[in-house]
Amino acid sequence: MTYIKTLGAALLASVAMASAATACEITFRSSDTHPDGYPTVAAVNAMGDMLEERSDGRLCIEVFHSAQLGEEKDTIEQTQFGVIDMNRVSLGPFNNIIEETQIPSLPYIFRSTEHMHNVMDGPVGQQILDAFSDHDLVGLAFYDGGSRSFYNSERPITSIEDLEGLKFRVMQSDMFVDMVAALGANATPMPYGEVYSSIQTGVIDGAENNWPSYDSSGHFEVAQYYTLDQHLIVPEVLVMAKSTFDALSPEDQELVRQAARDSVPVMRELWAEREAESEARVAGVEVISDIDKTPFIEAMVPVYEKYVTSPVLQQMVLDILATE
Ligand code: GTR
Repeated sequence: MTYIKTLGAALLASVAMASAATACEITFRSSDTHPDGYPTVAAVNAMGDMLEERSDGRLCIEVFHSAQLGEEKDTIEQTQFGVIDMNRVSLGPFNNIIEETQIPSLPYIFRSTEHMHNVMDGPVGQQILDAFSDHDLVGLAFYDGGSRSFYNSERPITSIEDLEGLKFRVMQSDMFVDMVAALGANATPMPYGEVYSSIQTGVIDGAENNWPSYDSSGHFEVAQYYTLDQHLIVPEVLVMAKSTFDALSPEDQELVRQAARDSVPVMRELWAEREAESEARVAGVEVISDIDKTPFIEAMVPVYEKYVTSPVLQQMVLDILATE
C-alpha cells in the first residue's frame, strides 16, 4: 500500500511538473549562434521572461543557443520560411538580402557606440526595421555588436601595409569581401562555426570580430595578434518570422514588440560588462592599439561608392552623419 501511495505521489508530481512546463500556449523558437550566457542569448531570455509574465504565462520563448539550429545564413532563410520563429543575428548576413542593412554595416560609418545607439534608436533605425517586412520578417530590435577588429596568426598588424596578402574570414556579405580587398588583403566568406578550425589548419590567417566573440569562440587561442583598427560597428538584430507574427492577435503582437524593445537596455548593460571581461580574459594575446586609422578610413571610399548607390541609401548615410 505504502508502495502504491509513493508511486501515486511521484506520478502526481510528474504530472504537475509536466503541466507547469506546458503552461505556455505558444513557445517561440529563437536561434542564436552564441553560447548560453552570452549577452545576446541572455537578452532574448530576458525578453522571454517579460513576455511570459505580461501574457500571464501564455507566450514563451525558447532560445536555441550555440548554433543548435544552424549557422546564421541558413537560420535566416529558415526564419523567412517560418520554420524558426525568432532569430538574433548580426546585420552582416542580411546585407546581400536587404540593402538597407548595408548602411549601418559600412566600415567606419559610426563614430562611436553612442553614435550607433543614437542612429539605431532613431528614424534610420526604424527605416531599417521596417525594411524587413518586405522579406517575410518582422524587425523587432537592435542589439550591440561592439566594434570589430582584425586578428591573425601571422604577424602584428601595425599599419595598412601589414595586411597585404593575408587571408581573412568575413561574414557572408559581399560588402565585407570588398572591404578587405580595399585594404589589400584577401577575404573568404564563411560561417562563424568554421573559423576556429580554418585558422588552426591554415586555410585562413585570421578573421575580425569584437572582444566577446574573439574570446567566447576561442579564436584568440589560434590567432594571437589583435589590432584595434575598429573598422566596423555592426549592430545586431532580433527578427521574427512574419508568418509567426501575423498569426498573433494585435494585442499579442504589441506584447512581443514591447518585450523586444525592453530587452535592449538589458542587452546594452550586459554587453558593456562582457566587453570589459573578455578584453581582460584574452590578456595573453598581443594587442596592437596604437594604430593610425586614417589610411584605413580613406581606403573605404571605393566600398562606399560601390554600395551606397540609390538616393534612398545616400540619404541614409547623410542622416547618419548628421546624427549626434
Ligand atoms: C558576432 C556576432 C554573431 C556573428 C559573428 C560572426 O560578433 O554576434 O552574430 O555574426 O560575429 O562573425 O559570424
